[in-house]
Amino acid sequence: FSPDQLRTMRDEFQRFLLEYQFGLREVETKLGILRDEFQQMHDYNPIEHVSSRVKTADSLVEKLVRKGVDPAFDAIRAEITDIAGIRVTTSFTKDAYRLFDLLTTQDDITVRTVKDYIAAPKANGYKSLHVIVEVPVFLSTGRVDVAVEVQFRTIAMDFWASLEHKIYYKFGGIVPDGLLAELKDAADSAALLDARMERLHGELHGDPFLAPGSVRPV
Ligand code: 0O2
Repeated sequence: FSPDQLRTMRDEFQRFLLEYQFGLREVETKLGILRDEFQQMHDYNPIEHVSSRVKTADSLVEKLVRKGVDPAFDAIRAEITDIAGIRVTTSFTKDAYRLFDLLTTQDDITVRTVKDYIAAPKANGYKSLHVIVEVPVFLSTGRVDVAVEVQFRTIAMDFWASLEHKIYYKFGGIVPDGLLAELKDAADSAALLDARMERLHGELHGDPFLAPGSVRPV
């Protein structure tokens, strides 16, 4: 490649990733609006925190090789759906589902896939509600629909997942059986804690999302 060709490739790749930055910004704005509106209307904040990242070039290349994806932008767009990722941590499981509903029913959002690992946890105990959405981004060159993976989970699920992730990488993916059993046990304890905290919170405050007599969030 000539230096000019290399510069062009670099610029195209940067622009490709930039679209995902913009997609993240759009979804983060939506979540921020929901959070601020709930705080104002119900004096309650369903979101503990939100974190986001665009996949690094290294991690993207590793995934392309692992999945045998053609290294062309259109193929990557179609097959790698977690280049932009957002994690929404809530206090309670109910809030994870409510935020999911409130985001995915917005009429500029298209849902590509949903994986509900809260209703059906993975064998290792992992719980989280995953959705791939497409959000429109308006550039000087026109509209692009950008895929963003959003993961909703409680603080307890998040605590468990961060530790499990560290252990998984420490053992290069081959975690000793004893540790796997302990992790599964810890996931069960986290689920019990979630249920107990949600019940206590309900006893104290009722359901802060609902107006008296209503069955849906107002
Ligand atoms: P990272 O570093 O968080 O981005 P995919 O490979 O994404 O096409 P997959 O794996 O079937 O398809 O998607 P899934 O099940 O929705 O999982 C995607 C992401 O969920 C993972 O991204 C993790 O962030 C998280 N996740 C899924 N399973 C587990 C688990 O058992 N433990 C933990 N700690 N996290 C999990 P990445 O790309 O693997 O990692």
